[in-house]
Amino acid sequence: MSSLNDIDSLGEIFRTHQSFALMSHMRPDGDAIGSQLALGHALEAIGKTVYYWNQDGLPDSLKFLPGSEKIQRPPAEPIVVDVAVALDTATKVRLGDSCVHAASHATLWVNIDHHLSNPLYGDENYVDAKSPATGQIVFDLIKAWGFPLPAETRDAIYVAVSTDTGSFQYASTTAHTYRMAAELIDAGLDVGRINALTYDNHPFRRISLLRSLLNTLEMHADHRLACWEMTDATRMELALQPDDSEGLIDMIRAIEGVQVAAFFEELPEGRIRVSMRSKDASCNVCDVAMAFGGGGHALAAGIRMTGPLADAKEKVLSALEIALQQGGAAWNVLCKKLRMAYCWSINRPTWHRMMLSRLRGGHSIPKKLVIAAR
Ligand SMILES: [Mn+2]
Repeated sequence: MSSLNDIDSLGEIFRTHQSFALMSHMRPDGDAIGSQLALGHALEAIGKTVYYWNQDGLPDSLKFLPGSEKIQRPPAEPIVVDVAVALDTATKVRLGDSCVHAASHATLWVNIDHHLSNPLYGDENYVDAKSPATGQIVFDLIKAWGFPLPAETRDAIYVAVSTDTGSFQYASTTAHTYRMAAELIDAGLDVGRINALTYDNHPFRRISLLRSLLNTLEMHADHRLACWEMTDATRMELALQPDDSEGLIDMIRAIEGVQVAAFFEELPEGRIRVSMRSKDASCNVCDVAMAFGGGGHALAAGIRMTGPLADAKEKVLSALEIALQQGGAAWNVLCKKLRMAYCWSINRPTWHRMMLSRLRGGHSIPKKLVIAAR
């Protein structure tokens, strides 16, 4: 959905309804919270009733955003609203059960996002995978609809896009992104102040975490793959908050010669969260993530999988090694069936060794393995 007609009809939905529940994904980042605040304050400025819900609430690191105190955990019982809006959320599950329940009386679900893997779960979907941030989509929509741009919206859009583009550095950043930033500055954004609040204001425990992560740093695939890990024990010992690790992966992605960085994190319930970043399109980490039930973007993707940590690491690292073969071509030429066979083989050492050696040698995978994996 991306034509002018679609933008107009989506605008009609926001004009003709009165109450909105704006939601974003669990463990929200700057783009998730920023998109909620940006759209919500524009809607409030035209007299709408807006609820701002996130299952995990507002991270401390984003409390400086004006109006952010409105971000609440969802109420236990559903609230009657006209429209539920999911922002920056690749799947409905990522909103969390309590958000989905609280918004279950909504008559219409709108899905606004920029994740390539988004399955279009809304009644109305506006998904633009080319946009570097959901915040930029919100900016474009607000402008196209002629909605006001209050200070809360202006600042939230800037932080949403800045944090999702690594401070306007990633390849997804376009001339349009910089023009948008210029328009926000023209509209009164205090660029020095907002960047200082976003990037020069970290709690000390984040640096303690960085020290701990550096002690686990590993290099693989001829130094083209860097990874580090965080155990649940470290999380408790350092009294970490979920957003303390936000963006740290960029430090190892930035190493000379590194193509892909991976961050393995043991979650309290024993599951493993994997974040992956690729330097360029020659290695698509979203493809690898999807093979393990995850998703995201070509250059930034994630997985939640079963542990223990060592197993998850071994599985994902060997898949990434394959993905890095021949400039990223190896994984891409694996068709869906072969990728499934690959994942199936991971828990079967003999099959897996055979598969890895065939792939590393540039050979095709034996048919009997694909058949066995069914
Ligand atoms: Mn985003």
